[in-house]
Amino acid sequence: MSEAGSPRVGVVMGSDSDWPKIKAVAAALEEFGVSFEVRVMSAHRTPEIVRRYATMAAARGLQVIIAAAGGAAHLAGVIASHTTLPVIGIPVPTNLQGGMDSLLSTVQMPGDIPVATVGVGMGGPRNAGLLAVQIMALCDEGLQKQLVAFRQKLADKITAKEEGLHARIANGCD
Ligand code: RP5
Repeated sequence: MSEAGSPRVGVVMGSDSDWPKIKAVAAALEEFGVSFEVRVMSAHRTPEIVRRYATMAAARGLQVIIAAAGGAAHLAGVIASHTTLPVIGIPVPTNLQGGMDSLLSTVQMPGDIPVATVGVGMGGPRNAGLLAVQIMALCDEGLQKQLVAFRQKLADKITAKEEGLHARIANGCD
């Protein structure tokens, strides 16, 4: 169990240059009032820090780790190898076909050590935050209720969009 106020989610990235591309993860966690910490560490530049962080994560009360990296993106996989906590990988967009290198090196984990990988770019970072919330909601009724309300709001928005489109078509505006 996390102590009140201590982080429940670790958001880790290989470089500070990743942050602008992934910060939607923080917004998603904040939306649900989930406490998190943000750390920069690299599987190849600071391997010992990564090992210590992942090894201690569960004992520190973290429940999910979200790891973002670009290029030969092994950060999520290395973290997953040192902990049994669920690890969500965010492949960071790069100049190589929009981040195909990051995507494949994060998602293509060989069997036995899973990394739940979200999409590269687009909604990927936001989905990483939401997936972390969904995992924690398994044992947190408050989060579960928030998720149900969140999904209802999404559905209401789409219904409103449909009604708006029908009205525009009927008025000959579209
Ligand atoms: C990866 O190398 C990082 O995750 C980042 O996406 C990429 C480039 O890092 P910098 O050269 O900007 O520090 O390890």
